[in-house]
Amino acid sequence: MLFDGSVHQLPDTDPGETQEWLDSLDAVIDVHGKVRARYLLSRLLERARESQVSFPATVSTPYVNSIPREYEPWFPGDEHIERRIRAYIRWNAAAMVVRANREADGIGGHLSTFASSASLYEVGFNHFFRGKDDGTPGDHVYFQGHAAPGVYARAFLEGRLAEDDLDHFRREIGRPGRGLSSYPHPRLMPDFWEFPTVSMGLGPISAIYHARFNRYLLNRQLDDTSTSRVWAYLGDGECDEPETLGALSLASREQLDNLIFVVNCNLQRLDGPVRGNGKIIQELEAVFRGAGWNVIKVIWGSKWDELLAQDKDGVLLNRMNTTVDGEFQRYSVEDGNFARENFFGPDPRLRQMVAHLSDEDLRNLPRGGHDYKKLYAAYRGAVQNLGTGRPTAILCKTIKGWTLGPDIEGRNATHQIKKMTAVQLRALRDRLHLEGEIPDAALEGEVPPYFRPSEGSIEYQYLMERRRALGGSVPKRIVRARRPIELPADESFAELDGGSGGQSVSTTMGFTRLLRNLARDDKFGSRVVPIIPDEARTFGMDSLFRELKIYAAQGQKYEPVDHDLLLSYTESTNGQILEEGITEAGAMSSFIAAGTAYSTRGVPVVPFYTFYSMFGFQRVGDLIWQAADSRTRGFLLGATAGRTTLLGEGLQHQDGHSLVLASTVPACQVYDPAFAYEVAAIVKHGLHRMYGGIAGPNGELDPDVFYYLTLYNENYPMPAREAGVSDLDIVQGLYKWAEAPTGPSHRATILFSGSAHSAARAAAEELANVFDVAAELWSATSYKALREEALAAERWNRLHSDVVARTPLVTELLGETTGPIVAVTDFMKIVPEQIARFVPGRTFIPLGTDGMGRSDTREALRSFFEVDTPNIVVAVLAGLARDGHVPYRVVAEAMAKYGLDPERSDPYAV
Ligand SMILES: Cc1ncc(C[n+]2csc(CCOP(=O)(O)OP(=O)(O)O)c2C)c(N)n1
Ligand SMILES: [Mg+2]
Repeated sequence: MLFDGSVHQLPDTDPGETQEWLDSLDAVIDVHGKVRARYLLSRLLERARESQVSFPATVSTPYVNSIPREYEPWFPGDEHIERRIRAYIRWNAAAMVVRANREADGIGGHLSTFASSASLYEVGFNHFFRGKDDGTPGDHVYFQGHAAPGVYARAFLEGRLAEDDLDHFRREIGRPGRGLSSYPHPRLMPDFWEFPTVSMGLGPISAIYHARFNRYLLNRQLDDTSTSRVWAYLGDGECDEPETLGALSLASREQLDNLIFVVNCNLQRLDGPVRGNGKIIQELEAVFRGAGWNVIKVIWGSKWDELLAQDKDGVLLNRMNTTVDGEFQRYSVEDGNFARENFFGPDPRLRQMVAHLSDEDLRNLPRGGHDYKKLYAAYRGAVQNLGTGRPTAILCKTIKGWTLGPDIEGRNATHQIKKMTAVQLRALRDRLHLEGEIPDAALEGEVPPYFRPSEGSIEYQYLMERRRALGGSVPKRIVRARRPIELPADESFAELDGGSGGQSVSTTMGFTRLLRNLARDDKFGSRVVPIIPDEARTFGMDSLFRELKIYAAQGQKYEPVDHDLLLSYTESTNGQILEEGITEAGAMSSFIAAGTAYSTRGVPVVPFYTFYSMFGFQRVGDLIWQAADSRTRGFLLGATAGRTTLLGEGLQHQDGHSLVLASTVPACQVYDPAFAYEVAAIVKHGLHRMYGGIAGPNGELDPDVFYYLTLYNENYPMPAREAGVSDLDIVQGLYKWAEAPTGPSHRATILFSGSAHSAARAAAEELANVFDVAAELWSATSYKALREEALAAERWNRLHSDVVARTPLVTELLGETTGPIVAVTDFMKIVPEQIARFVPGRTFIPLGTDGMGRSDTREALRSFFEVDTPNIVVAVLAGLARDGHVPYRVVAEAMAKYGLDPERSDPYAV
């Protein structure tokens, strides 16, 4: 009501009183000026807020610390010892990167990110981050990826890593399982890192949904998460990623006061300033505040406090407010006199204010992010914020490359500098006051030495005591079943084996039935986490709303419009469904949070994330890759799959390539089931692989996998599972679905997957009835699984050429068949082509839907993309003709029969 004239729409109940207030303001402006007027207004607003007079939050505050000096808490640490510890860590982090690049030129690593954020982390390590050694899951800390050297350096001080470990930074291959990965990667260092963060933006959005998922676990009484905080460290440049800021409002809407963002505002990204012409901290403050966050700015170090206290005319504040980041960066590289002349100098009052300070003093006026007391105050404020319902963003102003010396600090090229000369190293040593620990002689060698204080030293004792008090070392990834999971009873799956009894249903409906069965399971049921991004009705999953209820932290404050319907939109504090709204990135983040709870919390739950398949891998592919890195376990369900099965929707909806994209992710088990019983078998096997200790279909031992299943929306009678078909047959990727009819003279093999089965089955009938061809039908549930097994066999053979060769499974299976092989899919031809190489000597014809999608009926689309019954028949006949079994005339006759024009344009080119 304050802004944009909207106040004029309200009645003025006492115009005289209003006028008096306005006149007073005018008088203040006239007599004392605008600065004073602004001050008074701010005090009024503050008082109003204290008196619960609500008005819209202002989104920006002056360019000063949010916590004034007089509100700063007492700092409980030992300043001196902590400074020593920080110096050791700074040194070792730099030494590690420098040594790595001496050893292997170009191996990379980053010096300046951690140099800017050392205090940001150390205050956390010494006073806030909770570990897991006391049996609790502790805090969840998302480290900024490029700051990894500092985290390794601390682990070295704590005795968790040895010198030899540090010397394998970015040299993972030479020392299997014991190298230090470039960045946080649980896939590569499963006992150390928990959260992969280096793809910019993914850490922040994951952290938000993680904090929300902790609330879900609490509200559903699956785990007491009330003492765990989620800390996310991110860069200011990283805030340009849409994922970083895109979910901020969810955090405040869900009242995630268990979440703390620490933004390292060193004003620089990789190439140069983040906002040379503006102020990133002010911009971020407005964004976070506007989204309802509690914002704590840590801009100036303690030495500025006395200057601000003298700023009666507001000139210093004005200078702070109007200096752009490009200039601040300049001040960070110039000497003190430059600041005296350019920052303070132009205004005589400012010049006077710092007249008593030497150039050296001016140069050392620190930024808030390098001042541990200011940081401590901010962190404490954030931690004490619990109960307010507001997430906290701490915006810390730092200098990129801080302490690394004039050639590196604040330079535009600083991000990419990985080497230091002997002179630079010596200057760093001096700057960190490590002359005693690292004498000149130690710097004479080829490589800078590491320094670790002895176990008897006061620094080591202090550091270890702090971590002990806080529950042990961080980061640490542990898999322990605090609340073990019990797998569902077989009946949940068995129901789908019986088929649909002639009723036409889709695999999506079959899956929904399965999901309901699983959720109803006595023991397992509560561990099912259905995730949907505003598409449940499209998938026919709205039937679950009432039964499982939609999770809503605040319950349901209204009577839904459809309250009288059986399937009403039911929200509840202990609802089971995560109905995410239209955010595939958010839903993926929930998927990761849920699918890693077995390790982050020791409470396994199983996410089933169902989405529009077109908006999966292509939309959030990077998050899916992150899920694999995070060792996420769960199920991705790509519904409305298939370029011709999803009719009408056209080019931006019809997915004919997610299976191709999925095939690039090693941990992803990819399936394209045709029938409901296949879906059931795959999910069952997957659950047992993740939590039941069974291996993958080819003996793979890794339980940290997730599944991608396509689901179609085409209805057809679901066949029952044949008695001889085992779960293993289905999950290994290919099994014979129907024998060839006896009688016809010629033989062929048709492979189908997903919804392509109906055209394939009709073609087999037509071939037998009209063309004297007996085709057997195989269901190809996973070309990816077949290919991986075949590649493994091929590799083994290459490396063991002296012994009897292994035969790939697919070669063996299809070796039983005869005639040309036609593989039909509703996806691109490259999907079945994954196995083409492994059926040597056979004519292999893939039929698929390469090309841009378009709107029409299924029949028209399948004819257009040449995957319908006539095209399969013709392909089989063409294969037989090529193999010399039937004359070409037969192919031509078939084409004429179906009206297939050989000169029709290629759907790929249209
Ligand atoms: C998605 C993505 N794009 C690009 C990069 C490459 N990259 C790595 S660090 C970096 C700059 C980071 O700047 P900032 O977030 O400000 O972090 P700082 O090092 O300054 O703390 C870039 C562009 C990346 N890691 N991820
Ligand atoms: Mg930066």
